[in-house]
Amino acid sequence: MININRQRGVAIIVALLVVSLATVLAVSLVKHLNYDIRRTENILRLDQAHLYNANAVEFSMLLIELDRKNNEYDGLDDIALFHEQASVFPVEGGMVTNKLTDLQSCFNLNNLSKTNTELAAYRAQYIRLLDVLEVDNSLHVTLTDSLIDWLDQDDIPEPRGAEFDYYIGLEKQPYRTANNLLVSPSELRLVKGYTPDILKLIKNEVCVLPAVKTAININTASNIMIESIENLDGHSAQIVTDRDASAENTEDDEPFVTLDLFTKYVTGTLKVKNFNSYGLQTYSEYFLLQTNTQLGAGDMKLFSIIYRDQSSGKTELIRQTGGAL
Ligand SMILES: [Ca+2]
Ligand SMILES: [Ca+2]
Ligand SMILES: [Ca+2]
Repeated sequence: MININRQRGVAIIVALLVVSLATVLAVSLVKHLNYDIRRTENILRLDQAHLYNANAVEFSMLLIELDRKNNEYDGLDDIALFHEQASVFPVEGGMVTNKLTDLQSCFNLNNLSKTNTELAAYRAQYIRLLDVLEVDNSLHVTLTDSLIDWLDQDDIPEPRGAEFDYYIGLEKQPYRTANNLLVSPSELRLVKGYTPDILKLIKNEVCVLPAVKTAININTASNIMIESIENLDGHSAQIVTDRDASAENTEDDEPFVTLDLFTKYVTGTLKVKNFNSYGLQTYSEYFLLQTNTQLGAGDMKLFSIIYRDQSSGKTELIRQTGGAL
């Protein structure tokens, strides 16, 4: 009798163990299933965001081509019109946003490459720009020379520059000079003299183009940029007033259609002597498009550099990265 009771007890314990094991297994299976569903959802959302971003870029490139058919110059109105047509697209579960920046309103840092046959002129403009941006005078030549060294192929330092031996001797984390064109303005952080404070001062007026000897678009250049152009210092306020329409200024102001008209305006209306229009133009060939698709709680960014040929008006995607540029 005692034996039978013991056997029953053991059977109950075994049965309980089996039930609890089955429960643990079932819970774990449900958990895994939930993870799988969520993972699949994320993959689908990511794919969807990719497609939305790609479509937004394609559509934007068509709009940029269309703009060339409308006119042969580029002013702030053209950029504003683009934003009217393409800045926000609501999509199921979120939205796609687009931001277009003219990359020829800023100073192309790659213009300081020694492959630039007009390096001396661009070097002088960069120093004037640092001056207008109120960068400490004593740093102008160091910032210019060290950037020239970062871009040039040799390991011989400019008078105030820095090459291989300077960077390899850095205590925290030694590295080599790129000896190549910049791919992103964020690379400046690696170059001698470019402290966070300096980067903050210059960031709105500099950019990086995958080309050397590019011009500034006088129709989209800021007051600061105009002040840095040889012999135009002191004239930026008047140029911007005569160029851009605004609520207070109701005259029929328009961008400069050709460089010839701009030169006539500068020498005639502004009476500037010794004006040289070299390095300036009235149109843009490089644009930065920032696309962002937000779906649910997540979002996906895409940075595209778009080139538009001035004569054919055709656009070409020349660089694209996700995340930060
Ligand atoms: Ca245009
Ligand atoms: Ca070098
Ligand atoms: Ca050098």
